[in-house]
Amino acid sequence: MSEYSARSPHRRYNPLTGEWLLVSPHRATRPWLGAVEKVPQANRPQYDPQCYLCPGNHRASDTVNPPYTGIFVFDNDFPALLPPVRTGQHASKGAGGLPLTSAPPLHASPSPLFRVAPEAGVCRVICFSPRHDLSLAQLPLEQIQAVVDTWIAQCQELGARDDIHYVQLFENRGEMMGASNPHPHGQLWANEHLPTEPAKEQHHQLAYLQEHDVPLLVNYLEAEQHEGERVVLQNDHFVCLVPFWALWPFEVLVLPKVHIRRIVDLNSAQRNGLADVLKRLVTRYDNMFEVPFPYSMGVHQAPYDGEQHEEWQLHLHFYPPLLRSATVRKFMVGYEMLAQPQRDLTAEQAAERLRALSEVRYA
Ligand code: H2U
Ligand code: ZN
Repeated sequence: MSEYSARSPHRRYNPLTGEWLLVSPHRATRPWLGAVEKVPQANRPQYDPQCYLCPGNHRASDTVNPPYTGIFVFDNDFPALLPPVRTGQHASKGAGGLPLTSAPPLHASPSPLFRVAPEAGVCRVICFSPRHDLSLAQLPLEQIQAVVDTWIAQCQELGARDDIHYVQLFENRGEMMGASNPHPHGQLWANEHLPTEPAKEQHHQLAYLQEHDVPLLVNYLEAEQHEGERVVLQNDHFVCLVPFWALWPFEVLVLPKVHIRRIVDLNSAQRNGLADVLKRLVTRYDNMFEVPFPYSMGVHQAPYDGEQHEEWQLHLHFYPPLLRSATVRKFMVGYEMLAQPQRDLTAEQAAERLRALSEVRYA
């Protein structure tokens, strides 16, 4: 970054989405009167009889979780997507007349202004551990490796289905991000049509590949390694960096060091390399304000649609909302909802803060 743009308002371009954001570094010096207190930590038990994810407990559907000891995957009892109706079959109904399968939309209008299309799919919940009190950062490395292996097994299974073309793996962590339960867990939603965010990224990655003959994120990582100032941590296989175009204060992009289109293409050393950077990154996050750092994270990868997708580079996004303390978050409101996203802290400053943190968790 030149001295000028490091201190003056400027725009930065996100080549993955084609969107611009406003950076206002001069505002970071303005007086802050808000709270900076630490939040008292509730001590969670290893097992919570009220938790619907703990082993042996009842879920909403009246199902009982098995006494699992490792990873536990189940079909979401309140899925956003339903299985497709097979040809010759009618949409089936469950208790109370609620649908069990996805039917074609009833309201089809000839107007192009009222477009509607059917969507079917699968939603699953993935418990990362039987322990109610641990988070991704606190799990032993072997358990995080098991999470990565489970993600891969799920993508292999679902990606092989004709009616599924995309698998979105993600984790919402913390009440601030809408997570319903502190028990360590993530989700997957898999469906036929490419969702909006990966579709934007696909569009821009494809255009870049056609112009430069190298995948966008492969070139990008090379340039970031050269500049160095936004890199947070790395191992032999993966790099965690604050992207040049980061929106969220401590946003991180996790990139493989070689070209890999889908998570299922990782070899065993790369899988363990991914588990290693995940543990180290989330530990640094937790050390930032000495609280379990809330975030939404997820894997972006090439669709499972039978095409090559040379343009795609596998990556993970971490979008954490916290800004100044355990309670002061960044809001995407006002100008950001109506005009464009904006940040004060630069990506370079955020990377410096993250680099300074320990990889040994505060407690
Ligand atoms: P979140 O914490 O990220 O919301 O994920 C929890 C998911 O668990 C949520 O999607 C599901 C919710 O639908 N769930 C069940 O499948 N069964 C239950 O008994 C409660 C919650
Ligand atoms: Zn639990």
